Amino acid sequence: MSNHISLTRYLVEQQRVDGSIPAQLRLLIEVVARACKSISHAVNKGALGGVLGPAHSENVQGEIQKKLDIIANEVLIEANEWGGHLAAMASEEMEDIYIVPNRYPQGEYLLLFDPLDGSSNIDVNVSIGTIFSVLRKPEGHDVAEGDFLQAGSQQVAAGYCVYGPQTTLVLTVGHGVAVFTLDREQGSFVLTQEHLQVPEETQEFAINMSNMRHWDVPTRRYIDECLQGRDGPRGKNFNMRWVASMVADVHRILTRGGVFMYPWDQREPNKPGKLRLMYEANPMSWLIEQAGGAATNGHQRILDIVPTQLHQRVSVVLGSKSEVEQVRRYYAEAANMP
Ligand code: AHM
Ligand code: MG
Repeated sequence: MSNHISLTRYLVEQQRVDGSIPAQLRLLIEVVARACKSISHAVNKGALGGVLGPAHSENVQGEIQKKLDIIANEVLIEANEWGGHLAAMASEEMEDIYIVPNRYPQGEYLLLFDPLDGSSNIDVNVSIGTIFSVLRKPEGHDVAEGDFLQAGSQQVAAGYCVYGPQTTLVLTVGHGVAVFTLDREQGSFVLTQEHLQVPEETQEFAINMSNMRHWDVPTRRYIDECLQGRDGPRGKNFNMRWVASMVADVHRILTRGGVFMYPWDQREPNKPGKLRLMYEANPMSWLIEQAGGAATNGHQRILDIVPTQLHQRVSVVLGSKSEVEQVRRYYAEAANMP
């Protein structure tokens, strides 16, 4: 007998303890985890599975899609459309929402995902992942895109799966953060950590420094002070990491602390940022908050932003509380300058 706690057992026991995971939601999470297992398998095969390289198409954001972006999107849709737990899905790779076809029963949940985050790392064998967010469908009418436009604080489940040296699923249903590692021999996700906490203090930041000349004043000030190290106003040295896969960068921060930033910049001044609110920033922000960290766009808690568009972008600062607060303070000070 093994003492290992599978994802299924974890979800069943959580339901018994606090009643927070209704049967449909449990099924949904298990189906998403099963889809992540398939994606992990495809990622692992790499060139042997013919999954690398571009797909010669663009997504709604005008980004060149990779074959794995499309494969992962299809895996998630096919796994989730027939189970009766969902009303509709939305994805980074699809312009419009995907309503569960009439031939299947409709459930009460909405699923949003970035099927393959960190696409630029696919072909170079660096960690990538899947990010997902679950909302409840408002009652009383047929599902429509407007039903998805709920603040991140309304999420009922969120998580990501990182395909790295290990395949790791990180999940919250609003009672802390739990980590599951894929046991390839058993074919199941096994609980490997519970009640994850982001260390409050940190000396590590994650930002794409090549964009420095495009940043606004508060971001520039914060990073500049970090770079001055022990001799500067922060009085301590900082380390830097940037994987360019949000899943991998957030996973590191959940594990050992740090601050992750993808701020607005002047390259595309009309866009609030690069990352997408509903299926990147919201699930990650909730996970970080559930682990005792914080997440802001510089002016507002990310989870309080009420979306107006499915694919809307947002400026992101998340991670250890004290550093996020420092950045937020710099934005507030800049806003109060005459
Ligand atoms: P993607 O969803 O198209 O892969 O883009 C999102 C990714 C994030 O995972 C990562 O933090 C960021 O883009 C990296 O951007 P950059 O290449 O500008 O550093
Ligand atoms: Mg992404």
